[in-house]
Amino acid sequence: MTVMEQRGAYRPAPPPAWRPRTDPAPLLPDPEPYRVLGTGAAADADPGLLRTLYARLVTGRRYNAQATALTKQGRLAVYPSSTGQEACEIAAALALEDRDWLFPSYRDTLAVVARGVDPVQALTLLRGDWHTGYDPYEHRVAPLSTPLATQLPHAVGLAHAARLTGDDVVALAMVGDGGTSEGDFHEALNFAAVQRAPVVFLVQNNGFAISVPLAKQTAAPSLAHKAVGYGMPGRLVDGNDAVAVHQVLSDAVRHARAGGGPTLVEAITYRIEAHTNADDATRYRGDEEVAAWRRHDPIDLLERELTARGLLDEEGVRAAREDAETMAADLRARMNQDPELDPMDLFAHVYAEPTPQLLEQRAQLRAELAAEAEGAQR
Ligand SMILES: Cc1ncc(C[n+]2csc(CCOP(=O)(O)OP(=O)(O)O)c2C)c(N)n1
Repeated sequence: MTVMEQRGAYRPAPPPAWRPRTDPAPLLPDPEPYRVLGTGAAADADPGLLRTLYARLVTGRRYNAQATALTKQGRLAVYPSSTGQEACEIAAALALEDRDWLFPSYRDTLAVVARGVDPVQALTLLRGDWHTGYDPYEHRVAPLSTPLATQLPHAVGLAHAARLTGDDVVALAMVGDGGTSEGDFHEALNFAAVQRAPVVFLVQNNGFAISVPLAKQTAAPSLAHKAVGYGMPGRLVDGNDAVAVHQVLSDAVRHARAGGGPTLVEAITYRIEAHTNADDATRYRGDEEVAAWRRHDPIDLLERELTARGLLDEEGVRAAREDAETMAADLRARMNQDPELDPMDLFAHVYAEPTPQLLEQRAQLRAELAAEAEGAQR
C-alpha cells in the first residue's frame, strides 16, 4: 500500500467529549446596569431603607467636603474624595451584617465610617500616621488599602478560612476600575471562585484610574464580564442608584452566605472631584462630562424618589443637612486638635527584634530629644 493509500484509510478517533464546565449564560451580566430609582421598581423599596440611605448619603457628602477642606488647612495629608460615589460607599456598608467583614481601598472612608468606625479615627492613615487608627476587629473593617487590589486576596483568605471553620461570615471587598488590572485582582477572583469563598467583589467603576480612562484600562465589554472567565456571576448596577446598589449587593451577600460562592459587581459611577487634593482633573477630562454626571447625582436621585412618595419634605431635607453639619463641626473640631505624637514611635513595631542599626538610631534620637528638652527648660 502506498503512503497516500494509507493516509486515505486513516480515520482519526473522535476527541473525548467536551462540554463547558459551567453554563456561562447565567453568569453573564445584564446588558444594562440595574436601576431602581426612577423606574416602577422603586415603589417596592422599603421606606425605612430609603430614609436611612438618604440621611447617610447627605452626611457622607458633607464628610467628603469637610475632609477635602482639611487638606487645604494642612490637617490632612491627602484625601481621595468619594463625592459622586456615596451611593456605593453607603450601600456597601449597609448590605453587610455586623458579623461580616469590609475590605476597603483608600477611597472608601465613607464605607468605613458607615460601618461604625469613628470619623476621626478613619482618617488617621490619610493624616499621615503610620497606622490605620482603628482596631480592625472592632467593626470588622480591614485597614484602608493604599496598594491597589491587595485587599482582595486578604478578603478571600478571610472568607475562605471562615468557611473552613464553619463561621458563616461574608467578606465584601471594594476596588476601583484601575485595580482590576492588578495581578492581585486576578488571583483573588480565581481562588475565590475555585474555592467558592463567600466574598463579594465591588468594583466602583468611576471612569478613571487617576488620569487613565477605562478605555485604556481594559478591552472587555464591561468589568462585570470578567466574572464569567473565573466562573462566578457578574452583575452590572447603576452605582449612583443607592437602592439598586443595596439590592444587588444584598443579593450577592445572601448568595455567598448560602454557599453559592463569590460575585463580581461592577457599579457604574463617576468621580466628581479630582483623584485626590494632589491632582488636577482638568488636565485629562472636560467640564461637560463632569456636568453630565452631576445631573445623575446619587443624592438628587434619592431625594426625588422620597419626595415623590411623600417620604421627604423640606423639613426632612433641612434636618438631614443639619445632622450633616453637626457631624462636620465635630470632625473639624477634633481634627484641629494637635495629636500627641511621640517621635520614638518611629522605631516601634518595625521588627519584633530591632536590628542593631535601629537600636543605635533609637538611642541617638532619644539622646537628642532629651538634650532638646533640657535646653527648653533652661
Ligand atoms: C500597586 C499599586 N500600584 C500603583 C499605585 C498608584 N496608584 C494610586 S491610586 C491609582 C489609581 C487607581 O485607580 P482605581 O483603581 O480606578 O481607583 P480610584 O482611585 O479611581 O478609586 C494608582 C495607579 C498604587 N497605589 N498601588
